[in-house]
Amino acid sequence: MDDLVQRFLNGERRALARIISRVENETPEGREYLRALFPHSGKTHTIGITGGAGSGKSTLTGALAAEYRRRGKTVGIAAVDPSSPFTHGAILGDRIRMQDLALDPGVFVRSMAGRGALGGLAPAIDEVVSIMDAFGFDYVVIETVGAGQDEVEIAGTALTTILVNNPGTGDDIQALKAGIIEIADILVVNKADHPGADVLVSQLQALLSLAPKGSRRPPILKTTATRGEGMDALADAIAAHRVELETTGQLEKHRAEDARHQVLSIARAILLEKIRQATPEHELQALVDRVAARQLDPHSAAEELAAAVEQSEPRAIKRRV
Ligand SMILES: Nc1nc2c(ncn2[C@@H]2O[C@H](COP(=O)(O)OP(=O)(O)O)[C@@H](O)[C@H]2O)c(=O)[nH]1
Ligand SMILES: [Mg+2]
Repeated sequence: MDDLVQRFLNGERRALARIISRVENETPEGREYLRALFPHSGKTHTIGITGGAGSGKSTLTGALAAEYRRRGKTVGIAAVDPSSPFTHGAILGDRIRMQDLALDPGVFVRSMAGRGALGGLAPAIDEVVSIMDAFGFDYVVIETVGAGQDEVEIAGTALTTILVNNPGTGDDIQALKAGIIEIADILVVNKADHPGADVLVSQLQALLSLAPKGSRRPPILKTTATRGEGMDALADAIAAHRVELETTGQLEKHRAEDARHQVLSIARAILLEKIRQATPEHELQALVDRVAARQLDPHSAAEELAAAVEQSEPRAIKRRV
């Protein structure tokens, strides 16, 4: 393990890839790496990119990464999207530029299916991001489909969250109603080469003007990710957002909230795992069946599960002695 950590700290990408795999698999060894590398994390600027499927999140992520490379910055990319065109470290799409990116040692891409042994999608992703952070990337971009609550939550834990919209889809206002807009620090109208981009910008502006006085109005930017257009302005807006976070004290608050979120979500996963261990599958099934048959209410069933953990704890300790 020490050797792998040393190679990681020396900047070896293969060591980074291996450690991420172990962390993703949620092995005890993976947790040891997290512990060892935690002191090296906390410097990166995390950027969440969320929006509907097909809105151009992956393309935008690649184009933004290319912009950062032009600025001499390094970028880690965590794509939490099973349909993501990031494959085997190669970003498909705008062929030439994207392939350059895949070969660039200043960019590291990790594609993850939305999974997690305990059904908790969030912890594994937070952890992968924290490993990328420890590796020393200037930016870590997290791409998630903005459909489910989990994805919104993941994107929301990033320092800067970007919501991608498209002209002429009609989905956008829907997404905004669903409360996703509340987590957006920057609104992007991507596919600005399509008709209706300016109309959508106006609609978004009108919507934002309804927000209570004094609340923050996220900037709205037009991009054509396939051509890399608008990336300079987007990178500037991200930098401006960071300055804003720093000067208003929001950065510290964000870090504190993120720490609380991480601790609680890991604690939740640990407790759930204990419950699963204390109750054999057939007993769990029997309990669930009684709830389905309305012989037992879900709350009482859950309390029975929790009580089984308390009963099994002393036994577990005895076994270890
Ligand atoms: N015309 C146009 N197409 C785009 C733009 N950005 C992405 N696309 C295309 O939209 C499709 C979906 O893009 P992708 O990045 O995979 O979307 P994701 O599902 O949100 O990650 C692909 O065919 C892209 O080439 C854009 O700015 N203009
Ligand atoms: Mg994608």
